[in-house]
Amino acid sequence: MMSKKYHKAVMPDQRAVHPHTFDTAPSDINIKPTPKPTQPGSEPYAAGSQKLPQNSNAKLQDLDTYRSVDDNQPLTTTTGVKVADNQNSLKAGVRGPTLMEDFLLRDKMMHFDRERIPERVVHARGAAAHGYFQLYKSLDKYTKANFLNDTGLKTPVFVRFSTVQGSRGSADTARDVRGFATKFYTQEGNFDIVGVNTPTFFIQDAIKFPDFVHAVKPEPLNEVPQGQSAHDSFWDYVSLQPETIQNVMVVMSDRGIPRSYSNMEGFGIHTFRLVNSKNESCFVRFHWKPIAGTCSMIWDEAQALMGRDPDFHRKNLWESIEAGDYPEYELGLQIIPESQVNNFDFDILDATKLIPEALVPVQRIGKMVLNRNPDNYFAETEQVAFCPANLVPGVDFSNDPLLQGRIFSYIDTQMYRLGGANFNEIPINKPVCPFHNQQRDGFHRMEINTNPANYEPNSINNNWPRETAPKAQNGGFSSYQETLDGEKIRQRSESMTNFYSMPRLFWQSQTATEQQHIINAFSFELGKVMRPYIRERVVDLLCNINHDLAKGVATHLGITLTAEQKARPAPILFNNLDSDPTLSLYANKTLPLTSRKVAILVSDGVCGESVDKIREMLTKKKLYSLLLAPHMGVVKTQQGDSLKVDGTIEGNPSVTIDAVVVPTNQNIEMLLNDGNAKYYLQQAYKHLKPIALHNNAKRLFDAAMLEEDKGTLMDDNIVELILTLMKVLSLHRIWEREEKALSVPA
Ligand code: HDE
Repeated sequence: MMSKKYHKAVMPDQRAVHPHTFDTAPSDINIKPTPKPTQPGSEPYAAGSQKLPQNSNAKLQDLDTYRSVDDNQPLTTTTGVKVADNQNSLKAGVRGPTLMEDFLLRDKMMHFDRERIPERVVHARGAAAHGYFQLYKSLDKYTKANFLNDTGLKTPVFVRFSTVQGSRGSADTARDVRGFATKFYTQEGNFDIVGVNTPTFFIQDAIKFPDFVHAVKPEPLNEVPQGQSAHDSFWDYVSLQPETIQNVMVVMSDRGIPRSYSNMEGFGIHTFRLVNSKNESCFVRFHWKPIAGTCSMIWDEAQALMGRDPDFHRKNLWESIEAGDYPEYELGLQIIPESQVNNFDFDILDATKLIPEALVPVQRIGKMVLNRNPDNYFAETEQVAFCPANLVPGVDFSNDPLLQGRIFSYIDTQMYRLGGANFNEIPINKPVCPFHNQQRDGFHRMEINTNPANYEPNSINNNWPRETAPKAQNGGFSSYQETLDGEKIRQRSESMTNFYSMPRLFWQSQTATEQQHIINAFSFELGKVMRPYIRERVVDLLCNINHDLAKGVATHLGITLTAEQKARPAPILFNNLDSDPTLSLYANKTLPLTSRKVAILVSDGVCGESVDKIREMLTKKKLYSLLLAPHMGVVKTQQGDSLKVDGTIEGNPSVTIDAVVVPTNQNIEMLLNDGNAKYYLQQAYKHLKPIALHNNAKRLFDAAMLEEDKGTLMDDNIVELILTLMKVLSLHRIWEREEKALSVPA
């Protein structure tokens, strides 16, 4: 008989690999919170709750009560029994079968077997952050909502960004709409703006949503393609449903491939109502305006990132917050007095139409700052339940038929996805204000309700909890009393039937570069459509919007436009507007340099003094630099010092950074002989990024066989070089290079 000893089978020697493996309640755990912001790519990360506690707020404090910290704790079962052996199941003899009695194995395995919940039917892939919202000025003229009246309040928020089509594990940079959902934990209850980064939506009536989503999701026969709309069923649907074309235009524009979540606008899309304390109402549309400005990727870059760094947006959000570079957005309102609703030649209840800012300016009324990462992806980001029906007194619905359907769908889907009626008791969904009602029981009920009366009215407990009359603030919710008079009818309103003027306005509002990108995107997507008649129908649809657009796409697809198509008249102007510059992402020519990342390519022999200068100048302007070499570890400088490398050139490809610098190097041949280094410059060039070459580094540029332009900077003076680099970087991309870049292989 073998002696009874635990852990006999542990291989390799776990003591050497994990020094604490065999200690119960180890006392010298050395994972400590990072004391101050860490630049992107730096280690270690610390859990959000341990980092920057000064950023806490009422919701985060509420979540503190649920956070569990394992440091210095023994391993236990879910029922709290300390575990002595987590390596071996209980067997009948060392080589015998496992015993049914092994409750430790069962406890662990049964939980594991149930770890997955249904992913969101749309917007499955997402990333989220905590933060706060604060008003600039009181909006009491329009609404009695407390959080929109009191400028002293910092309302906690939780924001989730997402793509729509792909599943939970899909890539971030797909061409797609991005979700932009915000939960405000107000003192009067949770208020959600469940918006997206497109100013319009694909359909007008909720009853069409399941069909639309089926069409855009992967093909039903083989579940291909993942995270992409470039396939037959999507374009078939588009070609048969002209109401989709406006938002399809938006997704085919650069808005479909944002550079980061910090660089995109958000739109509540639907018209809502605001109601003030005198019960007067006006209509409103909600906007988020990013402080970092709007900009996008190059399509080839977005595609390369899907393989090279599929978590690009998620990581960028995380790292910006870790670095203290908080994403910020202003909340904007378009207020439409009820008396002016008929002043437009479109219907404000139509979600496929935006209200041009040229007609109704966006008033910026407050700022949202995202200053803390979640502690646990599943507990927070996955379990958060947004719902456009989460209103507080002072905000109400409009009759937008798309919004009306959403009011139902979100709660319904949460009941399924989160496993029952008590999903609002999950910590991330719980309001920060008190909540009491007669709802009881159901799966996973957390509250221990002590009220002997679980109904209302009751005399057993003095009728508690009681109704609150509507009043200016902290009153009960009462729906706005709108006068309605209509027949019960299934019909689309006449006022929603113009499908082409809005896309015409959108097209005319884009810069020439953006227009070309739209043509390219339609061409790419339709090029993947197998059935020719679908491609032809979409081109025909485009003929209703603009001839240059239709012709550009048709040419790429090898389609000849008919005489009738060429002669088709342009749609009438949208509300007499030729263009609206706010619809272009590049209306503002320069952008703040927030969270821009610069790669510094080095090898042994690099001039260490130049590297120091580059880093000093970039850090001073709050840009991030990454020292990349052909290998990890250190490089020996020309001056004989050792420089710690942040990553390899191969592992941090040019698609993950915004600009590249090559400092002068005694041993430049090392980089000249490195295919990854040459490819680095070629890709950066192709994606219209600035390239700064110091002194003899120009040899690398020549070896990459690229042509000089205003974004390829060469200087022997390192200070001048970096100053120019930052100036060029604020232009985001070298648009003038785009045509030349086509000749560089991807
Ligand atoms: Fe959604 N949508 N949606 N949607 N939507 C969902 O809710 C739905 C629509 C949006 O980060 C689902 O919890 C219907 C417009 C975002 O958790 C589901 C209709 C807009 C998110 C659902 C729409 C959105 C969702 C899936 C047409 C922009 C992600 C899982 C009537 C204004 C929120 C879930 C998050 C999620 C239904 C149209 C934005 C199924 C029926 C328009 C940002 O309930």
